[in-house]
Amino acid sequence: MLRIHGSARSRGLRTLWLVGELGIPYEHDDLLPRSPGTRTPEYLALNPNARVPTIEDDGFVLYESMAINFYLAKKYKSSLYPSDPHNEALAWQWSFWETDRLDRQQTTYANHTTGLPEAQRKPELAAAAWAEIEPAMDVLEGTLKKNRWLAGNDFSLADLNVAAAMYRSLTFDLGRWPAAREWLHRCWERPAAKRARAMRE
Ligand SMILES: N[C@@H](CCC(=O)N[C@@H](CS)C(=O)NCC(=O)O)C(=O)O
Repeated sequence: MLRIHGSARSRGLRTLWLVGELGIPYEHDDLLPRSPGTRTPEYLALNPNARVPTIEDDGFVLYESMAINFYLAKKYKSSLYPSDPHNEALAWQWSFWETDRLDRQQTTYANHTTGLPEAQRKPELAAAAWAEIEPAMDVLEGTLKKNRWLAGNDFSLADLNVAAAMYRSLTFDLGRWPAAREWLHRCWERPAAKRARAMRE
């Protein structure tokens, strides 16, 4: 049985969206980031980074949300896993790209504009994060102006991984990037996305 450690209020959201798409059974350990449960010897033996998500799949342990999603989509022969090598590579590209160019930047921006109590917000950190988000969004917009999806002709793991990771951006003003904004909302309209989101909000 697949066991997912990690709350929907974490990067575990990506994996919860994916397992909803796959329609597979799983147990959910609703572990919040930085909670005491992430510091136990048992959990640290699974993920010495003390972070979520982590999965256990019949004894196989894996952390890093993007890697988890590639593993599960491939293992369950999901149509979301691109069969064409070029589209497969594009799914890797976009997932690594998101991790590098947008992941932490969005969290920092969200925390320091709305997420943290006002006294703890640092406008300079929000501004620095936004300065990295802007060129990344230009890149995404450039692709999505030409292509409806990130890897091939249909919604795929590339779209899921990037859109799921862009959960925070749903509340940002993305007016300057209309194609990316429309794509993001289109991805989040999927029933499995809505179910994962409902676990969080
Ligand atoms: N690159 C990792 C990042 C995991 C990560 O940083 N998770 C956050 C929650 S979204 C966490 O557990 N943070 C705990 C901490 O910062 O101590 C992934 O995508 O799985």
